[in-house]
Amino acid sequence: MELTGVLLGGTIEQVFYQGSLFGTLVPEFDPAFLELHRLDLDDTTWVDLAPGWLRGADHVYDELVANLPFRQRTGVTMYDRVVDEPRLSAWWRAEHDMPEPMSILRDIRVLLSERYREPFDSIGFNLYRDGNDSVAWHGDRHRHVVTNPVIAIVSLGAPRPLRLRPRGGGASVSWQLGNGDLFVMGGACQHDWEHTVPKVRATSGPRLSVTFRSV
Ligand SMILES: O=C(O)CCC(=O)C(=O)O
Repeated sequence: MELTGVLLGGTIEQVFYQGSLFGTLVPEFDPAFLELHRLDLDDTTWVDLAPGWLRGADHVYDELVANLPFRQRTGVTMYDRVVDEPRLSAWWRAEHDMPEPMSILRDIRVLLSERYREPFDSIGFNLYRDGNDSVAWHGDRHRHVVTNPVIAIVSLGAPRPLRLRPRGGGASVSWQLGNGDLFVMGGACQHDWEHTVPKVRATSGPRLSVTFRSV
């Protein structure tokens, strides 16, 4: 891993990891998580947010959207109806012995695995083409096989709200996830809370979420 420092006023203010690309849109992320803040939602559930954690996110978005084999999942239950999922998805699994679609995703996966002590071995890519695409309230299903799974999301493209509410209802908490933001759900979040990316009325450009899980 190559570390680059930005020297401001004689001190290194931020240290960013720099990927292997050249030019103005070099993707780089902050391995020190300097801007990360944790919010405890209750005694056992937390979320981490690091705004703008991945710089050059446009480049990562463009490359992934151009090259991943996205498909639409069919026969998904949403709001008690069986529908075609209103978003496109693609997956990468460590078990398939293929490299990650971009080398910076391997570096991010390794770093997040170390930080959260989770062997993230799966990356899910969700493409919300516009404000009509969404995912309904849910907790990740692998909570049934893993206790307190951690899910890390890097948001790329247009800003979209992500909401959390206590399972079974209650006041929701909302974040507007922007280009390059890192959002991590942990503790009992998948057991005791549900999350959604709702449809938005205002014109929204496409958004890609890159989700790291250990399955
Ligand atoms: O797109 C997101 O940020 C959330 C994705 C999600 O909740 C899921 O795929 O289960």
